[in-house]
Amino acid sequence: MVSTGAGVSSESGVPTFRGADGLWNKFRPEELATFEAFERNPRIVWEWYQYRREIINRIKPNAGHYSIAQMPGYFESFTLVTQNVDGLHRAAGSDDLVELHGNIKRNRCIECGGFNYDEEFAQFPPLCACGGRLRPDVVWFGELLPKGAFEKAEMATTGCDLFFSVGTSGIVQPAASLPFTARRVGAFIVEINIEQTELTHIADEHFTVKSGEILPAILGKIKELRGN
Ligand code: BV8
Ligand code: ZN
Repeated sequence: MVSTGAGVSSESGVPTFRGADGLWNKFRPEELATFEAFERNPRIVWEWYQYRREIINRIKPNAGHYSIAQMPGYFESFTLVTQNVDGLHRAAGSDDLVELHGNIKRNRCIECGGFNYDEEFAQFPPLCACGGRLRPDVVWFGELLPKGAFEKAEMATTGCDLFFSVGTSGIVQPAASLPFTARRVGAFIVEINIEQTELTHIADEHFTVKSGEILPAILGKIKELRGN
């Protein structure tokens, strides 16, 4: 089981949320990442997501994403869950993943629930064919996760015996509860983070190394152990 946060994408140039250049240092989540904020001022919310989309459209996955994309081949069962909405795991070839907080490149209609991947809009908020307002298809604070997403993540966690927590500060719930579930079922927990986090005290191993540097080495070791 691998669970990732913003840190796995920072070597690709995606700003994290809480780091020194983190988004939450410049922008207030309650003003931009809640449905109330969207109701209050849909233009400012859309401008912020368009700003992040432009950053994300210019960047590529890094060695960390590519290593994780190769891991499924070396385990009986393998699950990747991410809090990231940047789509970089998918771009690196991870096709079976759980995007707990949605995908920033998708738009969803708040009336009919329809979605599309349009990037250019004539007006803000952009409208769906049904006349409903489109919003970025991400999970905002106070909103439930996509149907079945957390259940799938929790199911995989209760069945895993090796759990990697990569590049997450372990603050946002319910994603941050997964390592504790892994602890409860006796899984071996490996944390990869350039800092100590809320999770470090339950990890069996903590690597204070950049994920893009250590994940290729870990994959190499796994391949070796699997006799490849
Ligand atoms: C919900 C999408 C049910 C949008 C995001 C009080 C207690 C407990 C919970 C709550 C509470 N009050 C409110 C809640 C619930 C709330 C929550 O958890 N709030 C927190 C702030 C306390 N959660 C919710 O609202 C969730 N929904 O609970 O629904 C419900 C319903 C009604 C009422 C109540 C409950 C929905 C949460 C989802 C929000 N959406 N994103 C968008 O992106 O715009 S969250 C967003 O921020 C990300 O998706 C991610 O989840 C989070 C950022 O965390 P990280 O990814 O960990 O990033 P961070 O920057 O923090 O850390 C990066 C780490 O990487 C650092 O540790 C750094 O050291 C490390 N790093 C950096 N570079 C590297 C590295 N590591 C390795 N290598 C490197 N190179
Ligand atoms: Zn619609």
